[in-house]
Amino acid sequence: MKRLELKAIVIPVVLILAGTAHLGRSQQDPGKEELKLVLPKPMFIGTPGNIKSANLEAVTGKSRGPFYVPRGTKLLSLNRPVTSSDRQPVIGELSFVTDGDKDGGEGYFVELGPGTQWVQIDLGASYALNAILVWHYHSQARVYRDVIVQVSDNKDFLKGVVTLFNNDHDNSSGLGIGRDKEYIEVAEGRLIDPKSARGRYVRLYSNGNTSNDLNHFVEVEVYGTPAK
Ligand SMILES: [Ca+2]
Ligand SMILES: [Ca+2]
Repeated sequence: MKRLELKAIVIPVVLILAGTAHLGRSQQDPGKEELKLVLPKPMFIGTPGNIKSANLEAVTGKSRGPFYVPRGTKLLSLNRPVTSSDRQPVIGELSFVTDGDKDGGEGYFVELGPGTQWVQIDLGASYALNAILVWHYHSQARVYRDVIVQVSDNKDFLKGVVTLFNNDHDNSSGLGIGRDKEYIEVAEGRLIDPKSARGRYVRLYSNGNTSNDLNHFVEVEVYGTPAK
């Protein structure tokens, strides 16, 4: 009789522990859901050894795991207007940045002039931002320099600017020293976590890359929820 009672207690405890372990591995927060992305085809395989960077993150070759965002998160940037420090791109159109095409091939990227340049997306209203995906160029392994991502409600970025990402470790673009690492461009894009920072305008800087001194964008996706 005593043994039976013990079993009745032990089994539920084991089930609870198993349930907790499962939550720990995947989704912890019931208010969140996995961000579903449509990814372009990879254009190259493997990691080239000829990229020189003093600030490059460790290359694992593994794809990014699932990313969880608040429920109701939506893609805000699709076909939204894009402005830039370079008003006459060398190749392509500024509209390519938000047109939904993420293919890595010729004809899909906009090319901006040399040095520090930016593109800026107007979301049309202020939102709480939950994920930003960036594809500079992914038909060749490259590192883009001085990748800085900022958000503001001020279209000229004169006030209320929040920096979400900055890997300009030597401040060569003059916006402050960044603590983030440089990274190699891949087809799954770079996911930046805005941690619910608010704003209407998203501005993305770069300053050339390891292949040339020009700047490119294939696509930028901004995900968020209405600002309360
Ligand atoms: Ca595009
Ligand atoms: Ca730099």
